[in-house]
Amino acid sequence: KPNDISKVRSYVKSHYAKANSKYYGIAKGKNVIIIHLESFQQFSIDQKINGKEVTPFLNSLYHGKDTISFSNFFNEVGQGKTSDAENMLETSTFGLPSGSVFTKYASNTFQAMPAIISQRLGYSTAVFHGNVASFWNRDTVYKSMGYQHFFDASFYDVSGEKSESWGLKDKLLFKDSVAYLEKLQQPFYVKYLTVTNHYPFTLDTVDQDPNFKTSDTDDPIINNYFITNHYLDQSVKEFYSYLSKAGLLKNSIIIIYGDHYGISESENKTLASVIGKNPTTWTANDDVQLQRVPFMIDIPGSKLGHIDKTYGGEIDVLPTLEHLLGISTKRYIQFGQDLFSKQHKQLVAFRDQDFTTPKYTYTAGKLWDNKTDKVIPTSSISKALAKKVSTWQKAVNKELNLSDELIYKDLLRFYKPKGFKTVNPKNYDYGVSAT
Ligand code: GP9
Ligand code: MN
Repeated sequence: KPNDISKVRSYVKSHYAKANSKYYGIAKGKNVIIIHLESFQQFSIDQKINGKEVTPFLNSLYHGKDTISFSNFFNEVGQGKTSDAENMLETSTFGLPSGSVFTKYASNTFQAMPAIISQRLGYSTAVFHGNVASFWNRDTVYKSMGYQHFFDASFYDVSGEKSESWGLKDKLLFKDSVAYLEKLQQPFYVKYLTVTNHYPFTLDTVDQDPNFKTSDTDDPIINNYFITNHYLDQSVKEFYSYLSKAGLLKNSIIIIYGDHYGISESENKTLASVIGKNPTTWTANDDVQLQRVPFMIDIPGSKLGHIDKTYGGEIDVLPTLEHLLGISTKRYIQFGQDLFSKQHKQLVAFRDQDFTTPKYTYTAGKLWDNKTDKVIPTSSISKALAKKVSTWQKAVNKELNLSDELIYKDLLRFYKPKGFKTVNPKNYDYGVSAT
């Protein structure tokens, strides 16, 4: 019902975090290139195996002079995995408590970034992905979001050993998509969804780097994970050298993020010893801390590079990016907060209603001290801390519930942001390659 939207609208208004004038609009007019690192977790950054960096190129970006790199950024996906990450980044609304927005609510009214950036700044928009368009119902959802192009598997030669598990191998995706990228009107907003670094992380020997010797744990999934991490790193490196040669780096902003965990909790104890942690004292809080994924904003030539310790998550990316592009966000219904904003609250909501903050984590029904990695016994939780924790839990539950209601009831039908033109999915046909 229309009045349900006003409840959501007033929550989002009260939760609004204003832009930081230091960063507002600094990327306006630049191409936006989003690199979605499949199943890539933060622990691989700066990790060495047998004396060799797993991801030397991503490490160089992470510490680069032009890259703002977040060290306390968390994935917040639920069962929707990649599609939840995409939903959060394109709409700043959460995935669902179960199932996927993309499969269940593909024809909802979205007010997503592809439509916003093309309507307000005239950007062209496209997704490049080596899997079939129907996976995660992407072809339907992208039309609801207003993506102008979707270069899925049908646009590439994915035959034989060119593909691995979920589609065209990443090096080929970056290479073969150039023909389409170069036809896009600039400035463009493009997203590359990689797939090779995906469970069970197998990779043909011919594609492996003989100079990278992976771990020798008794879990082949973990050992393979570092091999496909390394391959993904080489793929991104090759893409960057293309962007540089094509003269695209200097007028682009590159957003790089990991979509969700690759190693599941049941394997974390085996992983622990590889990443320098003690498996015998591994805790549920350690499982949460491993949910960090990279979030890097590379602005070539900006010299703005630094490590940003702000605690945040995928829900926060859209407002952060909109403000960098000089797009005011007050008018939209978006749950995230600009990570550069002084009003940004460092409270990371997970889909299961657990949460983490710089000092405390709530998970497995207990409150954890992040410094000691110990449970804080109820008896030693002060009244003040107990009050804070219950305020945090209420805030997390409220935000998730309102986001769910917005999606379940398709409430954006009843809301018109200033100047926003409703997207008509029928206006898009992905079968036609960019002419
Ligand atoms: C599928 C690829 C992997 O096209 O994006 O999706 P995931 O299994 O990670 O949700
Ligand atoms: Mn994924």
